Amino acid sequence: MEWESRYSERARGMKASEIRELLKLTQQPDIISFAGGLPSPDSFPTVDIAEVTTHVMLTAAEEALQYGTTDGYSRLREYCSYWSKKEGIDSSPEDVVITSGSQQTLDITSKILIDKNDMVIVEAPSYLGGLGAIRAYQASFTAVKMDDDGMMIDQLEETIKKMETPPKMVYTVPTFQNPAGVTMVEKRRKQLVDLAHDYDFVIIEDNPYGDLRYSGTPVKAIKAFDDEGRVIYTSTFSKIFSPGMRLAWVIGDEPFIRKFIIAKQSTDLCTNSFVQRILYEYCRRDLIENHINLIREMYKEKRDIMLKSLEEYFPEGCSWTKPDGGLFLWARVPEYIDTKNMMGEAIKERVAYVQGAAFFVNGSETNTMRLCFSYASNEKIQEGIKRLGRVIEREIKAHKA
Ligand code: PMP
Ligand code: G9A
Repeated sequence: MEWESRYSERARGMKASEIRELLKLTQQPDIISFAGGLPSPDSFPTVDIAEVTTHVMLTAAEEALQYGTTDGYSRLREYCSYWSKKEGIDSSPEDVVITSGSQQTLDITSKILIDKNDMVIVEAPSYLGGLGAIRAYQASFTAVKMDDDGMMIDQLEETIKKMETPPKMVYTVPTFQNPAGVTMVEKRRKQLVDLAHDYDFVIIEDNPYGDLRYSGTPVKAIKAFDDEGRVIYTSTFSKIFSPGMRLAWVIGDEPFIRKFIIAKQSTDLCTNSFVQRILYEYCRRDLIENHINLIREMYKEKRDIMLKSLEEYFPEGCSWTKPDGGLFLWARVPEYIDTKNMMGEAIKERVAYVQGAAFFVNGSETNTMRLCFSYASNEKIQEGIKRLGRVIEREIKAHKA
């Protein structure tokens, strides 16, 4: 069969995700992977999950094994509305839909908001999976730079002023950003909401990492400053509990949520009823809070080990961000090194990262890389950074020779 000519125009524009491709490679046991943003395998509360699952089977098997409503298990919606209050978000359970991962939130949101060539502004760099979801609906992208305080809102305004029509939406990961690890300061969050009002665009706030703070002062969600309903907020249980369970939630304005549910009906009918009940029971027993405290400690230690190892093993001419939370930091090597080309050498040393250019809509900044510190064991973090340091040193020497 010849398939290429049969694909829709939309499908022809789709690109494979570097993270997904790397996942196949980094699942090889002898590779130390700083590539995928995976929780530590040691973090999963397996005994508690087994117990809660048995409880669900013994008490609510008929509902758990049945189709559920498209908006999600009502008690879990209530819980997510309550959970989001600590981010400063005032919502009711009716404003919440449980999704099969925030990746699904991004896909369905793009499906219902984006027409071909609509302008979407993203961060430079930005979450690869977010770009993929939005690109699938044939949006055009413009990227705005970030500094240590998150997206540069003055540059965003300059960019918008130069546009013929304002953007349809701005997509941001404002807290412990994937991939850069930086957090947008409160002042900029307010400015972004004001700008959205002035230029009448929608903001997608993607917040998987807000609960994973290890240092610094908490900052409220962008949605907390939104009194018009123009911020669509999504968060997930993937990083604070289990990505395999595929459970997340979206909070939005009432008409948006109504449309979202209709679009979700034709996507998957409903999110997995069984795991929604397991998760709810886990949360009802207050186990989730203890679990998050535990992984915060675990990841803080891993972050610190990675930072210390970078100091020790990365050669001069390299720099990196020092995130207060999340799973990633962003490293720069000398400009003449292309981290995409260097990956082959790294793999020979049995260590992996994601090349930074993958996170840019225009593929720039070829001397950057994303390093995830949550997945590898403490010993392997140190060893992996040592190996990577060696690879970079060899590149520098080869350049100077
Ligand atoms: N958004 C961001 C910023 C992410 O880093 C990820 C992956 N961790 C997702 C969305 C997708 O997460 P989920 O597992 O909930 O689909
Ligand atoms: O690595 C990330 O950014 C999160 C995970 C994404 C994936 O597994 O595709």
